[in-house]
Amino acid sequence: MSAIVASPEGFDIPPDDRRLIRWTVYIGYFALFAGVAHGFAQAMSYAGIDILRFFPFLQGYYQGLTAHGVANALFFTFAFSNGFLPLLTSRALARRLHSGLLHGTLWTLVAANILVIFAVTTNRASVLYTSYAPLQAHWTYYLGLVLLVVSSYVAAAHLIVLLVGWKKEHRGERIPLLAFICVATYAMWILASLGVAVSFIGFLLPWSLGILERTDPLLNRTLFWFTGHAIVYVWLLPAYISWYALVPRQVGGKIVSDPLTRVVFVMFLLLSVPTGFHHQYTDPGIGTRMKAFHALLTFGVFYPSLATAFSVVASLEIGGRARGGRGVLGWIKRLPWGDPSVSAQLLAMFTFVFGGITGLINASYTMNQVVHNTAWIPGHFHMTVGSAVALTLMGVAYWLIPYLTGRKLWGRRVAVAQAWIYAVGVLIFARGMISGGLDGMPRRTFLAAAAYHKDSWALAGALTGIGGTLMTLGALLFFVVIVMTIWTGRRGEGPTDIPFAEALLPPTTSGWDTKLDRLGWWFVAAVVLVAIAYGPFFLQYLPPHLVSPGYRFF
Ligand code: HAS
Ligand code: CU
Repeated sequence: MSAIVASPEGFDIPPDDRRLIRWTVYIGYFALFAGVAHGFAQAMSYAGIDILRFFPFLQGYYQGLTAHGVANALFFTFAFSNGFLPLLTSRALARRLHSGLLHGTLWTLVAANILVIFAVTTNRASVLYTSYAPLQAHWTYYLGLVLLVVSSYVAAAHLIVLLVGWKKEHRGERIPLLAFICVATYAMWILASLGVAVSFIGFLLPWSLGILERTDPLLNRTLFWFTGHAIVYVWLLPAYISWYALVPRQVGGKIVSDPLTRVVFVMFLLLSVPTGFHHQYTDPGIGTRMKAFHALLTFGVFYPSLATAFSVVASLEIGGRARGGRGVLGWIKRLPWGDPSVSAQLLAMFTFVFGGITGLINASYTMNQVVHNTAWIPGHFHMTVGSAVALTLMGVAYWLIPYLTGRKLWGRRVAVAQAWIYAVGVLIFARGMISGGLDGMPRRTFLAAAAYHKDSWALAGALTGIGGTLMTLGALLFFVVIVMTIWTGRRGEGPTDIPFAEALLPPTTSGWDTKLDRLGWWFVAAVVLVAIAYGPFFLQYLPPHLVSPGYRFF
């Protein structure tokens, strides 16, 4: 188990393990593919064009929107991370992966897919990815999502097994940074997932099976958002891991500061969960003070992303200057834009600046009244999960798939073009969405068939449609590159290692920053903070108000 697997020749993992990781991430990219097709239809609807009827098996708008959200936001992100993070941790700690755990992650993921695909394609679960009660889906949908979470727990257990094994042999040593940030990410997720675990296993699943006759919509919503804000960081942090630890190496730079990077991830562990009420500012039944407290903590969790913006840009600057860049901005031009893995991720970072700004506006309690439930919100989240994350994971694929298959990347130039097309597309799309949202254009509405319309939505809708078309084209080109790489890429010419960057300011062995490695303590501190932020609500609200039967409008 402890054999050193990283050597100057590269990082070699047994072919079976490689295959298991490959299929885990393939499922993720397949989900991306399935999801973007529906995304295209959604964008066209805003432009007033109905193409839904050309989709086989599709019986309605909400079925397509559910497929889009569930496939892209839930399956793509988790399948990717469940394969990627164990691989990175194994590399960082130079420890062999555990085949049993890789099998466990993959097969629970496969089972989750089968159940959810069945439920969604047969129109038994058109409840959208937020799964709000009293809309009721078929039990296979809830069970499938529970299995998706189980798959992520197996992956989390894998990280812990690797770390504990490493610690036994390296007493008193600092945890290598790359492993630390991977473990911190999934530690946060374990805490965050408690909300949906209770909601799905305790209420929605038994309710869909008829064991519980009625459920409590507000409690289920609250439990969903207990998990739901933190979940966006479970999507984001694998991208941050790449931006912090891998991209600097790809551009010839360095991580600016090892301790700062750890502080950022510890802050996400502490502050991701106790912010969920910022999705429920307009919900009745939750006290104003509780909402205001969550608003405050949301501004707290904004900080680690701000720190990331400065430190990731600084690490890029080191790379750009080392490559001969001069002047205030000259280094940007010298970054290796011809490397599709780099250009996709740089463009992903750029879109995230606007994702962050719109997020702050959402979080501002009173401003939220203007944008809540409007098209502004999908404008916001396509510049976060829809590009900062999705485009980064496409960029990562450009080295990861060659590494996992041993084949050379096919169509380097096509890959660079796809990143630009996607990024320009998402910016046009989001411009349409956010301006329409400010003008009251609703989200989650089939505008192409709506009986009401406002003339001033025309431009916003058209931009949304044009941007969405470019995004779809960019995504399709991504799949062409990946499929061609897998089928026709030159064998034996893939990268043989997973290179990660060194830190300009390294970790110390006796300074304050050694405390950051006490992930167990930080986890306990996070539990305490969550208890303070959610405790009063649950104390005042419980027991559950089981009042609502299930409704199916599909
Ligand atoms: Fe959000 C709603 C607040 C981040 C996803 N968000 C959503 C929904 C989704 C989502 C899916 O407070 C809709 C949920 C639903 O269906 O109802 N969000 C925030 C805040 C942040 C934030 C404060 N969101 C994200 C991320 C997501 C995501 C990340 C996915 C991955 N969001 C909200 C709120 C709502 C909400 C309310 C509810 C709205 C409502 O009314 O329903 C922050 O974490 C953002 C921090 C980000 C930054 C940006 C840092 C920039 C970096 C890039 C640096 C690179 C540079 C470029 C400068 C501070 C790190 C360099 C390039 C070169 C070329 C050199
Ligand atoms: Cu949120």
